[in-house]
Amino acid sequence: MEEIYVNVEYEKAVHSKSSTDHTGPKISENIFYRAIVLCLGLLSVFLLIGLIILVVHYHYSIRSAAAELSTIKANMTESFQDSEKELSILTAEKDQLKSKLSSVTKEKDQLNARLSSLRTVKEQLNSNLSSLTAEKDQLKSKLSSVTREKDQLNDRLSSLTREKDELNATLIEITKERDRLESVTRKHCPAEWTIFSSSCYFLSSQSDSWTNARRDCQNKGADLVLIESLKEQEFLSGFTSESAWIGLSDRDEEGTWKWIDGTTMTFGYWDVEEPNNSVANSNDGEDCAEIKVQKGHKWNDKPCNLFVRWICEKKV
Ligand code: MAN
Ligand code: CA
Repeated sequence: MEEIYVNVEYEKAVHSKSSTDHTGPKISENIFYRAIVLCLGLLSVFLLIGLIILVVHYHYSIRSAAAELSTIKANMTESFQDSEKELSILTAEKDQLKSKLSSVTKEKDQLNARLSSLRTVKEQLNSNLSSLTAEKDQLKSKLSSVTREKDQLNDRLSSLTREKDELNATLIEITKERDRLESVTRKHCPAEWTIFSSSCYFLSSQSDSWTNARRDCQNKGADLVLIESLKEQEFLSGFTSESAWIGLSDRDEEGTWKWIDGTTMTFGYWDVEEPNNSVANSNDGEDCAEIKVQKGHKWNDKPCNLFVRWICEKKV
């Protein structure tokens, strides 16, 4: 404070000295200072106005920025809410997908297990198939060899059949020749007797009862004929053109037909519905057999006392 007073005193001294010394420059100095002060005052005013304008401008920009910020905030809040909603939807979707994924995984595991069991089955089937194929091939080759064998056997059979037929034909020829030679050389039948095979046959010229007929044959060293084969029957069919007694009867037991040598009848040549033991001509029925020419030389049973021709037979 003391210092300030000192300066003021100094200033007074200076001023008072200069004003007493130079009056003209003093005035112009004064104007100059005033101009400077004026300029400084104007500058200050301009600065103040500029400052005010800046403040106002700043105030308005702050407000618009605040408004913009609140709009942005509202938008962001909205978009945040949307995002939240979306997030919850996505979370739900994610959960569904998770559960789906786990069920699909389970399914996949099951399918994998099924696939591996199917693979095992396929392998078994493949091995079965290959063994069956091998078996089939073996059977095929066996079949073809058996077929070859069969063909060979068939060939052999047909050649043997041919041989047999040839041998049969030869046998027939030889038999015929033998029969012819036998009849010519060794075997002879008495006059009025006919030879067939190894027997001589005689057809009576008269008719009589079966018993008398048999007696006549026995008197000739023979007996009533015994027919033992179709060959013999066929010979007799050609031999007689008259019905004639043969050595067959069921006199011992009705229905049991026996030849006169006591043997049971095996070869038969009965007419249809014969023997019928008819009582049309005799109350005793029919116990003796005849060759009946009217019936194609088939046999018929007849009452033994009726009169018919007869055929005797004796061995050569
Ligand atoms: C008919 C048939 C024969 C029977 C004779 C008797 O021809 O009934 O069965 O033997 O008569 O004469
Ligand atoms: Ca009869």
